[in-house]
Amino acid sequence: MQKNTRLILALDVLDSDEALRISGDVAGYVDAIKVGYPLILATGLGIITELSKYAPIIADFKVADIPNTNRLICEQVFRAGADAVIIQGFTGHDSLRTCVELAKSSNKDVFVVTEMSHPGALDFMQAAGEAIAKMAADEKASGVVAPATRPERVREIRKIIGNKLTIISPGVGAQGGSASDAIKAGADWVIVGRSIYQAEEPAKAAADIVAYIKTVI
Ligand code: O7M
Repeated sequence: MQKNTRLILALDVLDSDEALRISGDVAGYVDAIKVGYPLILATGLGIITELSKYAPIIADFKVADIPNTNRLICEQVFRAGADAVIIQGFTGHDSLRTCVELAKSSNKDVFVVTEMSHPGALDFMQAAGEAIAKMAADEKASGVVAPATRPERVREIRKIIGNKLTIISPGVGAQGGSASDAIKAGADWVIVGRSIYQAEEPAKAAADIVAYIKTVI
């Protein structure tokens, strides 16, 4: 994944025509497109292949299972054409290691969720977030997912993982986070969904975010 605009589109729409239209519109402004359960359950895994002509695809399945099941899931995701997969960190080092080994053998990336961006992440996840970040670094994942809604946590997680891993950061716009604050705190990319795909002009919305990010780098 090339670090260019530093914007990742979260494409949580439910219709394949709409997904393709928005992707075509914003392709020049995003470094990757993240697709997950909403779009894939609605349209099928083949949407990954279709969208991959616009940008690298991150498959957000938040994989959270035993190592063998994790491997079976990641194999399907990579076979469909995804360039990266997102997995949950709380299942531990062996579940993560299986995904990282498979990804490295196919030249793909694994991003590990540390603590999530919504308020409920404070109930259980935040307590484990730093340990998960350390595990992601120890297991040589490509990067971690950290919350733009709490830039101070992005900064903390950056300290733990150093500069070898990247940070992708959701929670900008609809969830109240700021793209520039997340980047200033150490995120490599921000992930933005509704503020782009629900905008009247998704390309303009994406261009505005990219311009805003450029003011702080
Ligand atoms: O900009 P939004 O709020 O419309 O969309 C944010 C996207 O990021 C959406 O696809 C969420 O599922 C995802 N996300 C979070 O919002 N918070 C997290 O902590 C983690 C993710 C995510 O992408 O995890 C990999």
